[in-house]
Amino acid sequence: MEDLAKVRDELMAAVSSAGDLAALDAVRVQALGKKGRITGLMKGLGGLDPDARRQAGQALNELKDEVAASIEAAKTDLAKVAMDAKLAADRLDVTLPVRPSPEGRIHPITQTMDEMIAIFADMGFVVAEGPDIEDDHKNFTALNMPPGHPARQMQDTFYLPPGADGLGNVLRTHTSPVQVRTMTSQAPPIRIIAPGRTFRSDYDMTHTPMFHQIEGLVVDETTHMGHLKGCLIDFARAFFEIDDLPLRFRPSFFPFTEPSAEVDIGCSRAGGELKLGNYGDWLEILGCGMVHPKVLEMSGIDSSKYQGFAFGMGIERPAMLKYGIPDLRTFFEADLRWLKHYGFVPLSVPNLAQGLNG
Ligand code: 2NM
Repeated sequence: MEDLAKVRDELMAAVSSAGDLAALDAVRVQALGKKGRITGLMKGLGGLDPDARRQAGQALNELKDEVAASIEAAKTDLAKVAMDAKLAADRLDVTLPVRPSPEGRIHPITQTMDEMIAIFADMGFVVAEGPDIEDDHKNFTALNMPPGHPARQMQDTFYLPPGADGLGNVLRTHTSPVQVRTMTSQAPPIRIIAPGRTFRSDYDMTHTPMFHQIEGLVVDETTHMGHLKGCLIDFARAFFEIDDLPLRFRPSFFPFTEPSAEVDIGCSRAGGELKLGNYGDWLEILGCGMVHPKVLEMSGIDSSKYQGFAFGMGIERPAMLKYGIPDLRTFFEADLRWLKHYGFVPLSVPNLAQGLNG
């Protein structure tokens, strides 16, 4: 019989030098496996006489238990070391931003539109959309501008070839056809805003052939001019962030509303510098009115039961006023340096709770 003290020392040394769980398991197999060293010694017991067998058997059992216990202890230690290493390597700092500084910017038109939408959404308006190409009927006739109506000539329309239905097509000159779509497809009450691109063949210091509008429409049984005024006063004060901004409703004319008004906000032009607020001077920003009964009827709404108000405004001019952008045409030059200067970081989304600009 081998010297058990020597076997013990060798096995213990092997256990403590095992550097990872795989090496330790190899040691376990070498010592306690079917062909392992201790197992081999156990098999040899059969050749001893009973007294020596009992003694050697007891010693071998003790050795086996001791080695097994030390393997278990080493296994616990190595598992902990392995877990610590994995945790250290897998570490993810969730406080780090995805990129140190986002490079992209939100275009001021998009930002302004999102701010306007946030304000109207808070009042209960729902966003409605439609295509850039509309037929002649939805862009003009359904808005009380039949063929030959003088207002058609004033719009510098981009005409397109007729579609398969034979109807004349245009690039929409305003977003009003979206309201027509809504009135023909939904029953009142209606409370929508229609933001989007519009097109007119005009290009100079103050006009671009593509520009943006937001229009609103409310139709129900009791809506009146007082609601229209309150809605637009609240809107303008929220958008320009001036609590006492005065609004002036001037009688005007649109084919699709009766009565109609244009809305001015208070300003000052002293020293050649435009400043918004209660300073006695006026700046026009939008048009509005009570929807013409004919417009309601043409879209299938009973004008003896329903009435409503509508308004429309451009996006570019309010954006220039609010953000100090001096030149309209720069909006559409796609100049990255301009966008870096006037653009908005994408992580601050306009909402009324945190202020329109986060
Ligand atoms: C404006 C001014 C006044 C308007 C009217 C309608 C519709 F479809 F309901 F009749 N949509 N938008 C409207 C009214 C637009 O823009 C200066």
